[in-house]
Amino acid sequence: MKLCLSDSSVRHSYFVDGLPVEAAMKSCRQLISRLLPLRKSSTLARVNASSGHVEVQEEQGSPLKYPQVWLRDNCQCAGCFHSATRARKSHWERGPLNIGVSQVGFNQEEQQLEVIWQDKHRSTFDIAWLRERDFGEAARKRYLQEVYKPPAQLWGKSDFEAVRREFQYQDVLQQKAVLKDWLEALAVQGFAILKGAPNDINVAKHLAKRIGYIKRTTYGDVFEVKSKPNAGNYAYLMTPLPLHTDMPYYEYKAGINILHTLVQSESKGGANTLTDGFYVASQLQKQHPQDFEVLRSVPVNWFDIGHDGDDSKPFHSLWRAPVICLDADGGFARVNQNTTKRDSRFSVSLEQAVSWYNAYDKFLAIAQSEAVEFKTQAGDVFVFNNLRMLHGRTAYEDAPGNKRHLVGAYVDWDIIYSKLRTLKFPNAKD
Ligand code: OGA
Ligand code: NM2
Ligand code: ZN
Ligand code: ZN
Repeated sequence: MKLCLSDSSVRHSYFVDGLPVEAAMKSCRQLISRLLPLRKSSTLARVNASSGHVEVQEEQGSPLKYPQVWLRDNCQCAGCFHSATRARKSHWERGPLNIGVSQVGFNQEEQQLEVIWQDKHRSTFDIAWLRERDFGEAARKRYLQEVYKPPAQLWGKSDFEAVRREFQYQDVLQQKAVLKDWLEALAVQGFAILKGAPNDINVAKHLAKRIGYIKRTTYGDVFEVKSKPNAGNYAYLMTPLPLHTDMPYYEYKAGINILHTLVQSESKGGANTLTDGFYVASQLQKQHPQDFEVLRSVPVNWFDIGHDGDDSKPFHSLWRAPVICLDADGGFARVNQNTTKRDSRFSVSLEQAVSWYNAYDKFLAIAQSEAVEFKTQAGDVFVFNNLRMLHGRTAYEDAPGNKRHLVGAYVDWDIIYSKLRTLKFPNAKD
């Protein structure tokens, strides 16, 4: 019996007579159907005459529906599917589109949909597996929100206190449940603050490793944010940093930014500024739809030229992308903004350039009016979604005996979401 990412797999840890609850329920059902051989079928399978879709009607709820081609494509038999690697074996022999269903039935005892195909091939599908893959809107939505990605909760300045999450550094390192909550906060609220980290330059690295793998960039494994002589990056000065995302000049831009404060400035400044770029984009879309469209479509040249990192190799990074990038569903995927990293080369038409400046001006006005400010203390780790949040810093002054010092590291979202899913669904099989 396979367990999958259905509600039942979340309850996998409950056992009845030594059997996982789903398996125990299955043997109960088998027993009942043996004891009551005349009992009427409770689940029905049929091919819908008008749509051609295969429908499985359980005792309750609306029918589960599947295209015939999808069922054939996803046949789970050993000839079609290699279960150990969860892989379809097909080389696409042009079969699935051309072979229709000849007969369908529901096996009550096995709780399986049985399909006999026109070429006599046979497939069986467990009901739990089918429910998990129901094409109905509610099931698709549940999968996307619970398994794929928790939906982002966009926030403006007035929501800041309500969305602000804090965790203890040691708890994140030692407790899986806290690690999960922290990663979920990064996905949903877009940022979180860890408290109580030791005065150790490896904190950011440890956190990246706790998630999975650090993202190595042209700035090294980790980078030190402090005022440096011969600074090669604007962040390594004491100047204010305008609201920005790091690395818009990368196609594979860093997913999250982990900024550990080792020494905070005793001067008035050195505070963080933060605004939710997805919220800003959504406000722009509402208030100025045409400007939104411009920022969504006009590619900007982002650049980074210099040398840095452990080995001080020279780099010449370029990436052209709009300020607002959408995903295939039309949702917000990534915001690019960094005034210090925007190239003076702008490879678009004169007309596009002029309308872009007008739209950008509106975007930044909203970003600035929705920005919050707070000042981390030594031992705080400020972590945020670098695809979504705009962050900045107020100007500060180092003094003898007080040199502001942060250590930063990056991790990609592929690694973070994967870790989050393994924490939420430790027994996922397929
Ligand atoms: C950076 C940065 C924030 C800070 O280095 O890119 O945003 O507080 N630093 O210095
Ligand atoms: N640092 C901190 O995008 C940027 O260049 C912002 C990145 C230098 C790694 C700063
Ligand atoms: Zn098969
Ligand atoms: Zn930054």
